[in-house]
Amino acid sequence: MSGIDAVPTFAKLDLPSVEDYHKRKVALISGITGQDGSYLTELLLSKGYQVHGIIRRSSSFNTGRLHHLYEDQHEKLNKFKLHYGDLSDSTNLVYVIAQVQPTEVYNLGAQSHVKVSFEMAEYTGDVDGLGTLRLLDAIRTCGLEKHVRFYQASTSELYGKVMETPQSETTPFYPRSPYGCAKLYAFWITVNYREAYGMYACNGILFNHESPRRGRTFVTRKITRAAADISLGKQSCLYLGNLDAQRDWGHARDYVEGMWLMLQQPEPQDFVLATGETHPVREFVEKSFTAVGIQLKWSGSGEGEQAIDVKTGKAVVKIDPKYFRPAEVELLLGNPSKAERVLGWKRKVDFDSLVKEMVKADLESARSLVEDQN
Ligand code: NDP
Ligand code: GDR
Repeated sequence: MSGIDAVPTFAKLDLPSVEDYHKRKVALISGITGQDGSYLTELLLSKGYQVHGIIRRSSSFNTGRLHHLYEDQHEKLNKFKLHYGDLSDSTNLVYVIAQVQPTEVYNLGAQSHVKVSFEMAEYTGDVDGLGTLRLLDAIRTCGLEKHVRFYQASTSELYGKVMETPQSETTPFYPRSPYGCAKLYAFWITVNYREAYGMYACNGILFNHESPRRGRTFVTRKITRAAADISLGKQSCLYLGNLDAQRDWGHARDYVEGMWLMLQQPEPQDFVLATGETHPVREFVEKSFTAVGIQLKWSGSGEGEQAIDVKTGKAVVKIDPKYFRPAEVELLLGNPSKAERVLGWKRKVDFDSLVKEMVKADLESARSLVEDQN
């Protein structure tokens, strides 16, 4: 017995034949409630997939980014289903895989905040590192390792300390945080299961990607929200950490397309997705404030640096050292040429358009809140 036949435990779940199995397009997404999970769900539903997602039980509402899809799909042929689960719970992962019988698994679930990983290092290692192993092993336990295509959300944080610029699939890794170290384990266990068990398993090494759905404590969204709120008089000052860090920022919608493309190739491989441009945090601040009509003037240096609103003379951006990291990744700049050549992938949204889209969305939501309060 091999493959699907080798799972007598799940025979009662009415598994299709191997041929039927592959006629279906069934995706399982961990981290479906996050920024990328919501864009990927939209993409896969538009391609006719049945989409299943793993969500964590929470005492507060955590499916806000999926709400529009859930509403759309509720009446339709059971195309979209959420399952309670957690990457720290192996039994649950086996059960979900056995129930869903996916053809593609996207492992996007993670404690994804780099600064928080210094405060929750063990948890981050457990979920981001071992969680990937648990999901891969759940696929094997169900006898599906030759039938499921697996995507691992790897990251430019693997490069950490600059060893080479721009960074490509062949650049050596040097992670600089517990998050980066956990993702390093996840990267290599994905490669290992591909080599050891012949799994179709890929790492997407994705550089920073943002959108109006970005978590509010990541620097881009923190800036665009503050610019919007300050321009409406709802906030007086934005406090940030390292303004000199440089990032290669793209749009999340472009990047989930690349994830899907990685799982449609004849052979599994690892790919960098990036824009090939890098910008300092300071520039993201300037462009966001310009987009809301505030011109900034910088003064001071180090922890004393600040920016004033030229019109009012008030300080609207200041440094708070609590946002500095114990070890920083100073410069990320990716080389996406392999993805462009092999996958035919190319980012569509450039830096200026990204900033404008995020600021516009935050202005609209801030204005509607103001209206609600009146
Ligand atoms: P988010 O932080 O927006 O989403 C993370 C998701 O993981 C959420 O759905 C979260 O659930 C879920 N999650 C957290 N802990 C667990 C757990 N213990 N078990 C199961 N699920 C869990 O991240 P993004 O969407 O931005 O990123 C997606 C993935 O890509 C992450 O793995 C991230 O590390 C990686 N990545 C992101 C990049 C980026 O620039 N955005 C770049 C490179 C890699 P909940 O909503 O309940 O918190
Ligand atoms: P990053 O994203 O660490 O690159 O990880 P983040 O937006 O948190 O930081 C980017 C850079 O901005 C500097 N910075 C600040 N960061 C935050 N969050 N808050 C601040 O106030 C602030 N001030 C300055 C940071 O020091 C850093 O240099 C993101 C996550 O999505 C990861 O999951 C993903 O793997 C990587 O991108 C690629």
